[in-house]
Amino acid sequence: MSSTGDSILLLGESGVGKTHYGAQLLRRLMKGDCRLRMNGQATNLESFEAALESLSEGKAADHTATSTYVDSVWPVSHENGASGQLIWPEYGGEQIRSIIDSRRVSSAWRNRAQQTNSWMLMIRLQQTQLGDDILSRPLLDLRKATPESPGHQISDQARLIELLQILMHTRIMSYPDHSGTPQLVVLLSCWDELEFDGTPSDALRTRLPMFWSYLSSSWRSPFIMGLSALGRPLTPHTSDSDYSSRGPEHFGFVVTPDGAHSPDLTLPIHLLLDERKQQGAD
Ligand SMILES: Nc1nc2c(ncn2[C@@H]2O[C@H](COP(=O)(O)OP(=O)(O)OP(=O)(O)O)[C@@H](O)[C@H]2O)c(=O)[nH]1
Ligand SMILES: [Mg+2]
Repeated sequence: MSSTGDSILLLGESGVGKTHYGAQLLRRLMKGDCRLRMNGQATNLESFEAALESLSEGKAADHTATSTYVDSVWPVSHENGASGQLIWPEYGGEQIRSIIDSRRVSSAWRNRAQQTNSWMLMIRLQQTQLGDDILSRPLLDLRKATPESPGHQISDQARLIELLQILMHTRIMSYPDHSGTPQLVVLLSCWDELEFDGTPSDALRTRLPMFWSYLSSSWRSPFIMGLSALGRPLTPHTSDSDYSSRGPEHFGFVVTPDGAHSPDLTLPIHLLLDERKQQGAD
């Protein structure tokens, strides 16, 4: 862990669960029974206050305003005694959609992609759709296509590949020798709604096979993990009384690459930062 600050480039479109993960992570860090724990005064927590409050009441939090981008600085220590700062962002996921749709990267996002060596991509599989192919839409159906048919749209898998390729391209501009490939964790969020028994990698390969192939061929050793930050669905207006009486810190889990469940929500960050250290990066 670096004493100057370990930034995580958290990538996720709207609705994947960034805010709920941030709030649950913060609570776990404060509770102090995970691999990483809070070790001092965290700053810039305002963006998570509303989410923390909603979760305490057993309710889901609101969508984050599109233009928001706030970095919270969390002083954390590792169970082995190392300490440092974790810089965790909170932003509206439309910013990611805009990068993919416009294929333009603002200077702020360019700097983040170039300077952050630990990337975490959140994907909510239930929110993704497989595009039609020859099996799901036989050629015969094409004849029936009317001129009013909606225009061609790239599939969710292609969008995710585009996103990583666009950000990697901006990064290569500052590391022309390709030496700066960031460490990547893919977090399959809202795992509780998937009802899938296999490993996260199996889930990704089954649901998004083209994206899975891209990942396996283009990234040296991506970690693929599952995440259920909440542990169960919550709604914004009706309180889950069991949730609020037991406390949100007792809910949520991650699924490790080998398929084991752990309540330690700091595990993906621990893996990400540890792997970079072992590579001797930074
Ligand atoms: N079932 C289930 N639902 C979740 C979980 N985490 C988040 N959600 C739901 O997913 C929805 C989106 O979560 P957010 O954290 O607001 O997503 P976001 O990525 O911050 O979205 P933007 O703020 O729009 O960028 C909310 O309705 C949450 O209730 C989870 O672990 N399980
Ligand atoms: Mg949000």
